[in-house]
Amino acid sequence: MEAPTQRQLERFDADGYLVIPRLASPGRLAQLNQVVAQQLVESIEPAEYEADLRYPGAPAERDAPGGGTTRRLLQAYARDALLRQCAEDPTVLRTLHMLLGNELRLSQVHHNCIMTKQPSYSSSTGWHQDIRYWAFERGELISAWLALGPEFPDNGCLSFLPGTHRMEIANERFDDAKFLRTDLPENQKLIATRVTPALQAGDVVLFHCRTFHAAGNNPGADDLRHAFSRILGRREAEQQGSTQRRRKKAPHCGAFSFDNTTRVKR
Ligand SMILES: O=C(O)CCC(=O)C(=O)O
Repeated sequence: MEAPTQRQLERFDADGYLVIPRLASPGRLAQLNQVVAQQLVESIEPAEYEADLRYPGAPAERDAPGGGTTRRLLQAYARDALLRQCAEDPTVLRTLHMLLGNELRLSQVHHNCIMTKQPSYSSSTGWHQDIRYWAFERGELISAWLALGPEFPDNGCLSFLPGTHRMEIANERFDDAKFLRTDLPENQKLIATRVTPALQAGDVVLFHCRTFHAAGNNPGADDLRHAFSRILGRREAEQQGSTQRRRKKAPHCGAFSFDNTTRVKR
C-alpha cells in the first residue's frame, strides 16, 4: 500500500486527525465482521457494558432494559489473529512511523478494543481527548480507528474539533470526568467548529491523543456501528506515564499499564 502523501501528513499536523479511505478490503472486512459479530453474540469477556459507563442515554442498570448491551469488547489484540494482523496494518504503521518515529508501541489497554454503538441502547460520548485516559505529559500517542461498517451522524459516528491538539485548555473548562463542559460559552464556541466525517466501511481515521472528539448514540433499530480502535505511541511516551495520576483522574478505565505494550515492527 502507498505511503501517505506530504499533503496528508500536513493535514494531520494542522487538524489533528486524518481519514485514510478504504484501507481494509471488502474481503478482510467480511472476515473481521464475522469474528466481531460472533464475539458480540457470545458476549466474550473482557467487555464493558453501556450500563456501567453511565454516559448520556445509557441504560441505568445492568438489569434495566438494554442493560446487557455491550459497549466495548476489550483486549481486541488478544482476541483473534485477524485483529492482530489488522492492528499491524502496514499502511497505518508506515503513516505512524512518519508521524511518530521508528519505535512504536501498541497499547494493550483501554483503546485496544472494538467500540460499538448498538442499536437502541447505546449512549453518546462527550468531548474529550484520549490523553485523559493516560495522563502522559507528552502527547506522542495516536489513535487508529478502523470503521468496520459505515459510520454517519445517525448511528453515532465520531466528530472532531480540528486543531485542538495544539491548544492549551484550562482545567476549569473540563468537568470531573475530563469532558469539555458544554455550559461554558468559550467551549460552545470551540464545539461549533466540529467536523463530522462520515466513514465508509474500511476507512481508517487517525487522530492525535489531544484532538477533542465526541460521538453520538445510535437510536436506530437495526444498524450496528462498530470500529476497531487502538492507540499507538512512541516508546519514549511510556516513560512519562504516571500510574497514580491516571488512577486518580480516570478510575473507570481499568488498571493502567502502558508497560503492557506490544512493540510493532517497522
Ligand atoms: O464510540 C464512541 O462513542 C467514542 C469513544 C471514544 O472516543 C473513546 O472511548 O475514547
